[in-house]
Amino acid sequence: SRPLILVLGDQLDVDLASLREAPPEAVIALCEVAEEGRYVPHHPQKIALILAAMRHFAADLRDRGHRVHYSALDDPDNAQTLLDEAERLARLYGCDEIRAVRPGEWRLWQAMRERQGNALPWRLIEDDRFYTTPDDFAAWEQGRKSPRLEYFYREMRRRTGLLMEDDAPAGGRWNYDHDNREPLPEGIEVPAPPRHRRDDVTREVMTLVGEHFGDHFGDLAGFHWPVTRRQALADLRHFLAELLSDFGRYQDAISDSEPFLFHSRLSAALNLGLLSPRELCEGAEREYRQGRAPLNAAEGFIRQILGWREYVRGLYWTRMPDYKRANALGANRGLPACYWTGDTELRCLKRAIEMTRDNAYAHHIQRLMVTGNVALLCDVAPDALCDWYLAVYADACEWVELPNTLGMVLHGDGGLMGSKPYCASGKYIDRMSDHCRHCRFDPKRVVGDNACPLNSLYWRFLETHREALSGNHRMKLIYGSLDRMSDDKRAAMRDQAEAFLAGLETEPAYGRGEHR
Ligand code: FAD
Ligand code: DLZ
Repeated sequence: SRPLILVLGDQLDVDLASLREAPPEAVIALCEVAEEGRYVPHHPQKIALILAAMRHFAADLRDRGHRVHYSALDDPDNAQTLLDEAERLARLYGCDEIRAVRPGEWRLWQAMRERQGNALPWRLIEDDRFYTTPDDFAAWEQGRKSPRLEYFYREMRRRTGLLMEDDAPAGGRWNYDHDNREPLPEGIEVPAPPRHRRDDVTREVMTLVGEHFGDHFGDLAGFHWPVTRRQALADLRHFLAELLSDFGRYQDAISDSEPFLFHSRLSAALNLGLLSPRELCEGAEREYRQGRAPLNAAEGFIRQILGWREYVRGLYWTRMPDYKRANALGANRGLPACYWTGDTELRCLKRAIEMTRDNAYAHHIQRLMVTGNVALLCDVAPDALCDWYLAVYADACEWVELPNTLGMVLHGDGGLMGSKPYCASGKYIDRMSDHCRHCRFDPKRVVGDNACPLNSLYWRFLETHREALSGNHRMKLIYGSLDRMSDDKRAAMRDQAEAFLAGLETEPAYGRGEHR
């Protein structure tokens, strides 16, 4: 038998399960297709990253002696969808089955499963590039009332032995989050990210992407993502040597001028398969053990990967497709138009959108507490916001984007992912960033012309969702404050917020499935 092995753009690992088991006669296919570039309007840097990484990876596989078919976007007979192109190639090469590792999106997984019994059958293989499989997650969840990250993470620490001293966590605590909330000190120097050489392959892809997808939101000019394993390893070394030791304490900080701070920028390389989660976690542990990084930094970093990354993937695969339709707070506003233009007077939002446009990147706190928080406070519908996040970040894959957006940001899953919404007022932004200094609004004022809109929106959000949220014991204190305000004050805040929302230009909210 001769299989066709389809390797997707986010499966670029020579140790991929389907490649490990490949018989010598197998044909390995990598397919650039228009549909994957357009089902949401991906940032041109994201498309260029994936296509350039795919082309380099195909060359690497050929060097290793594999028989590789590479379908380029402009090939005249390209079927332009992943499944149709794979089937076309299987017939072309006389293959009797198509093998694929579990893709990163339920839509493709489902489409492949539907073709399993066809005359040309699809065989699906589990993705073992993670610490856990969806089945492992389901088994961990069994019998638990609420599958909280913290317990999952502890279990993962025990299972892997990462940062463990016998049966106890290193340093005696599982979590050093409370050491990780410092704003940036004035004048701090942030090391610049590595710049990678753009070879002919990368330059050619950038031209192609400019031609085909130049109308999408996002600038291509600032592209400096790693497109090979070698470049990704250079980024990892840079992170471990230059950034990790400050990663923890400035993890929650936001800067008006510095887009990356002490974050690793490794998510895209990790999600594409150029790096493995094990090498990141083990690298961070080594820095701690050898005294080059403090425990709060190494633990904070490892928790993001061993904890959050595995946890959101488990939630995604055990709950799709229903998860995507959840909307616990009934949010129904369209996406504010400024998410595509950056045209807003809210300085924090403007800078997060501009940095996203320039870099196809914003760090976690910008995603959660700026673009996420504004959308939460403005009742933006989950599908509108999810499509934006899926489009604009170089690291965006639905298995990780959806739980973060729908669950963590919008509380759309009713509190499965986060026990309370991450809603915040202007005061939070002022404490954690220097944006407010450059903003026309005053974070200390709630009503009036120069009051920060986030303040009145925050209280309106709490009032609007009182029924869903006030019973939550973690929200008791804040509802106590709201209740102690005079009726007049509450009415003035409400009017202020409603006036802001009435003036907010939004896209029409669309129903799920309309354009997918
Ligand atoms: P660092 O701050 O250096 O963190 C290290 C690594 O931990 C990251 O590379 C990432 O692999 C992992 N990580 C950190 N936080 C999370 C998290 N909450 N969930 C899963 N993994 C995490 N991450 C994606 O990889 N793809 C997405 O599409 C994505 N969408 C997001 C959408 C929203 C609304 C939010 C709030 C978060 C999203 N995240 C997503 C998680 C996180 O923001 C990014 O992983 C991170 O900003 C990537 O930058 P970094 O590599 O510098 O991360
Ligand atoms: C995001 C993306 C893009 C833009 N283009 C391609 C492509 O041409 N070929 C491909 O195999 N993968 C691409 N991808 C990544 C896929 O969308 C991704 O593999 C699925 O969404 C599953 O995560």
